[in-house]
Amino acid sequence: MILYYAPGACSLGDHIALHEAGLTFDAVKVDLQTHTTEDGRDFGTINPKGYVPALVLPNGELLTENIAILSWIADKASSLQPQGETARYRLLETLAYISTEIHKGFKPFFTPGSTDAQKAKASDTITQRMTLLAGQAKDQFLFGSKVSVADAYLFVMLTWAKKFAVKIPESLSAYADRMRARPAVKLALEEEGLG
Ligand SMILES: N[C@@H](CCC(=O)N[C@@H](CS)C(=O)NCC(=O)O)C(=O)O
Repeated sequence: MILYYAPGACSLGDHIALHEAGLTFDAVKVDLQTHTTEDGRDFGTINPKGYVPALVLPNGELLTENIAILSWIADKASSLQPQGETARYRLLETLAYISTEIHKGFKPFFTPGSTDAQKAKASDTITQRMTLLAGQAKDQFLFGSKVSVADAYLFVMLTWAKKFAVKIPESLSAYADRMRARPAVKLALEEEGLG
C-alpha cells in the first residue's frame, strides 16, 4: 500500500490511522505547490483530483477522500471503530462532521487573500463545532476508552487550531496531548518530519 501525503495536511490523520491499525505501507510525500511526488512524479497522473490523501490499496486501486480512506482502515482494524448496532453510522456521522464542518471550516486560513474578518468568523465557527464534538466525547476518546479513526482526523484538526490560534475547549487540549503521546501518532509525525 502507498499513502500519498503532505506533511501536517489532513492526510496525517490517515497516516496515523494506518499505524494505529498496524498496517504495512509506504508513505510518499507530495509537494502540494508543484503537485510533484518526492520521487519526481506528476501527482496529477496518480490522483487526478490533485489533492492528498490518496491511498493505493493492496489490490492496486486508488482510494481518495478522508471519509472513505478512514472508513476502509476502520474495516481492516475493527478496534478502530465503535461497536454496537448503529456504530458504523455514528462513525460516518462523526467523520462527515469533521470533514465538512471542521476541516472545510479552515478554508479561509489556507486561502490567500482571506480577510481578517473572514478568518475571525471561521475561527469562531470552528470553536463552536469543536466544542460540540468535545461535549459528545464518551470518554478519553470520541467513542470511549479506545481510539478510533475519527480521533486521528480530529487530532489533525487540533494541530491546525493550534497553528492558527483557534480557541478550543480545555478538554480538547488534554485530548490532543493524549493523542500526541500515542506511539502511532509519534511515528506518523516523525515520518512526516514533524516530530
Ligand atoms: N475532499 C478531500 C479534501 C482533501 C484536502 O483538502 N486536501 C488538501 C490537504 S488537507 C490538499 O491536498 N490541498 C491541495 C490542493 O487541493 O491542491 C478529502 O476530504 O479527502
